[in-house]
Parts: sequence; structure tokens; C-alpha cells
Amino acid sequence: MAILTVPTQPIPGQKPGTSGLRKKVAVFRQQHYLENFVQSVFDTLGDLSGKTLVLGGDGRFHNRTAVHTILRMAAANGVARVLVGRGGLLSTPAVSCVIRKHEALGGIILSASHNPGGPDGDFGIKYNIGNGGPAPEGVTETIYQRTTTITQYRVSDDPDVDIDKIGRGYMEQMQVEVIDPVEDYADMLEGLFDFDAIRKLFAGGFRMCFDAMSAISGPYAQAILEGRLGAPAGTVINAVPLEDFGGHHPDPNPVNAAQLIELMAGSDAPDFGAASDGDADRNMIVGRNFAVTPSDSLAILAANAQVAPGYRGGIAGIARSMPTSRAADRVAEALGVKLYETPTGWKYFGNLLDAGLATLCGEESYGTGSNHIREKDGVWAVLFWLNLLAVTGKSVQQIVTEHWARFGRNYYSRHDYEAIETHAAQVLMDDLRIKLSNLAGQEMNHYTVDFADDFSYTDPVDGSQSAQQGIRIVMTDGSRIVYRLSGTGTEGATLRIYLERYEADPALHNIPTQQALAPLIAIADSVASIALNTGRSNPTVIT
Ligand code: VG1
Ligand code: CO
Repeated sequence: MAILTVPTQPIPGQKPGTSGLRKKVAVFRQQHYLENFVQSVFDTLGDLSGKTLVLGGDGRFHNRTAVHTILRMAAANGVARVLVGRGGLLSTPAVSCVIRKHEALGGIILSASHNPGGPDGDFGIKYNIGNGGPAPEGVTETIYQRTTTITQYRVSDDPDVDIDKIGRGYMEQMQVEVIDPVEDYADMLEGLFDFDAIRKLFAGGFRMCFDAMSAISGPYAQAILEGRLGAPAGTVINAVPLEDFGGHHPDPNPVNAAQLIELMAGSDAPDFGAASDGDADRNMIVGRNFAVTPSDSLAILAANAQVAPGYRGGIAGIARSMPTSRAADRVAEALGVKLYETPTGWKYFGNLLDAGLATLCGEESYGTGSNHIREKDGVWAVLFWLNLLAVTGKSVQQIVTEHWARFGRNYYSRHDYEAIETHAAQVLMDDLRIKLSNLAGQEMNHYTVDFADDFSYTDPVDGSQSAQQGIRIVMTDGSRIVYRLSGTGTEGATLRIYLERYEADPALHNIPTQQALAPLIAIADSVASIALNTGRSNPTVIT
């Protein structure tokens, strides 16, 4: 059949953010919008003959349409083979796994991750490179530049391959292989964790609740927890992926996963609770009436990594995003390994993992992962915790409080001001930048500012630099306030304020978090004149 060349024009604003290009569904449905971006990806990749790509998404509204469009374009652009998840579905960590296992050139992920979905919600697209991880800034910038000069795209008019049936079909010369979305991924996890120990745990009556939030982690969690590990049916709730996530916000934090938090606080609470986001790369860990702070989770997994067969040989290093608490730093020190501090976004971990410098990585935004793939991985983190619970026989709360007793506690919270006016947010950040140089040495609320700066990062592997990655005010006792603007939102701007205070004394480890951080919260408010600049007196989300 025919390969058509369709004339088009650049569409402004196709610049990928923290994690790919995210826009309202209505924007993606504009004529040529998706096509322009996809063609720009293909043009950036160059000669695609003989190459394999992986394709799948989190099943949100527009996923299926986009999968078919991309297949038609891939066929017209000379791609040799595409591995597509059945139904067009693949979680973000599964794409990473499949790229690596099948040595693909890269993959395209259709997801706006933790953003809401549905016809009025968000859609997104992201390109991952051959190591399985998000394209680094150099690549996304080239793709973006291409979107500003594009004049045409190529598309085949061959009939669609049935993506709901495992098997092979052809479009033009391109082979389309429809794969089981779960199998490769589940096999990989089985090699990392002590499935026998976890199976025994469940057989002994241990109860858990995994809230898939009507998103793509459902089929994975069911196949692994209820299938391979023998957890009772019903362990996974909201297990069926829905195009609009049931109208919920598929972001696993105590605010959005309220159903799970309520269950875990009840008198009949299971032993263990967990939740994952839209594309299954985030995780929230909850004990009985006890939510684990993601920064603590990273530190705890690092401190106990040897319980899992995949990490028995020890870890080479730990990497965390700058705003993530320094709990992991203390573990790295105790283990005698290096701690890397990167800008926000998983793409910055790729080089560290590839070079063998870091084994575990984490972000405060409910993201944890390791060198097993190049994305953060929600189900992986849950299995790591299950492995830890199975081996120690302790409760979640006991594990966390014992960790604090040994290393001290990093009280931690993030305050988000969502959908504020873009200009106001920019003014706030600009004002802060101007103030920075005068802050060192100032005393505020019994704290003394040690230094204040705008975080910039030089990648230790390839020397690439990233500036303006978050304004931080660091106190002489190590407490920190960090300000950044979100790079994943689709409405106005979102200001994130990250707050951290270290407390060594176990007698002081049970203060409610917001209370423990109150003096820092007050400083953060006054230094940035939040109310004045944003017109808001309170954050919209506190994690
Ligand atoms: C947020 C988080 C960041 C995470 C990113 C993608 O970015 O802060 O830690 O890597 O989302 O996660 P931002 O720029 O909005 O702060 V996901 O699960 O949405 O791919
Ligand atoms: Co996600």
C-alpha cells in the first residue's frame, strides 16, 4: 500500500518537560499535533532500517488512537519491527524492561503518568533510549528543535494490525509484534526478589492491599501478587485500568490515595498497603496507620538491600534527586558508598546507572528504582518491601522507627501550590533568585542560613550541565527549604516547596511532621512571600 507524505507546519510548545511532552487531551487531538512530535522523534533517530522500537502506554484516553497513528508512522519511516504491548498497553517500567531485554533502539511511552486522564484530562508522550531510560536532555532538545522546523511527516495507509491479539503482523515492511505486557517484566522481578519467602509470608496469613488506582499497575500487580506470589484474590483493588482512572487523580500520595489510607487506618487494616500511579512507576508504601515518606523508603531499601537476592552483593552507590531528603546520604555514608545528588527527573539517573556508579535511585515524589531497568518502578519497590517484611518478620512501622533510631530522622514534607498563574510563579522564582545572595548568615526563626543557591548539576559521566534546577536555602544544621516549578503540569504553574529537618534524638522522632517543620514552613512562606505572590494562603497538596 502507499506511504503518504503529509505537509505540516511547526506547532509551538512541543518542548518536553521533566518527563516527556504532556498536554491536555484536546491539545493532542489537534490536527498534526501527535504526528509532528512523532516525526520529530523519528527524524532525530535517523536511519531506522533494521531497528526495533517498543511501543505502549498506560491505557488512558487517546492511548489506542495514538498507538495506531504511531504504528502507521513507524511503518512509513522504515522501522523494521515494533514490539507493542497487547491492547497498546505497557507500564513505563515494563517498556524500560522490554527495550533492554530485546535490545531495541528505544521506545515510545504514551502516558501523562500521575496526571489525571479522560477526555478532559492529560495525555503525554515520551521517548526512551536504548538503555531503557528517558532520553537525556540533549536528545529531547534535538527533538524539540525539530518540531520547530518540521514541514512534513510520513504515514502508511496499510490496514491496522490487530493489537488485541498476541502475535505478529505486518504494515508495509514493518513487523508488528504484539506481546504480553506483563510477562517479561514479571520474569525480571522474579529474578531479583525472594519469591519463595514472600509466598510463605502470604501463605501464613499476611494481608496486603495494593491500590492500582484504576491505572496500569493493576494487571502487573494482579499477575505478580495474586498470581505468582499466591496473595488472596482481592489483594489488588481498583485493578482494572480505566481510560479516565475512574475520575481519580492517579498519583499515589496520602491525599489522592485516600481510600487506601482510610483502609490502613481502620481497625481491620491489613499488614501492608501500597499504591501506584498512572503508568506504574511510582509507589507509596503504607503500614498500619503509618505512611512511609518516599525519601525514607529509599534510605531503608538501601540500608537493607542485601535481603533481596538481586542486591545481595551490595550496592555501588545511591542517587537521589536534589529535593529528596538526605536520609539516604546517611545510609550511603554508613555503607561507605557514594551518594549522587541530581536534578529532579529520572533521566538524570541514567548515566549513573549505566556507568555502574549507582545501584539504587529515588525521588521524594514516590519514585524508587534501581539498575534493573532505567525507570523508576512501582511494583519493584512494593516487592522489595515485601521481601524485607518477609525476611525480617517486622511491621512497616517497626522497620521505619528502627531505621530512624539508627540513622536519625529526616522530617520531610512537600507543599504544592497547583495551577497558580504562570506569570506570578515566574515572578516569585525571579524574586527569590535576586534574594539568594543576601541570605547566607541571616538568622530566621532560630535558624541560620548556611548558604542559598540555585542548584546546578554537572553529570559526572558525560559532563553535561543543567542549571536552574531548584532554589535551595540550607541552614547551618542541615535543614533545607527548596523551591521549584513543576515541569509536568498542564495548567498554569505548580510551585513545589520541599522542607526538611534532621533530628538525631529518638525521643524527638514522634512529632507530627507539619509541626516538626512549622518554623521552616514559616520561613519558606515569608522569604518567598507566597501569599502575596500567588494569592494563596495554603498549599493545595501536602505530601
Ligand atoms: C514530577 C516529580 C519528579 C518526577 C516527575 C515524573 O516532576 O517531581 O520527581 O520525576 O514528576 O514522574 P515535576 O517537574 O512536576 O516536579 V511521573 O510518575 O509523573 O513520570
Ligand atoms: Co509515573
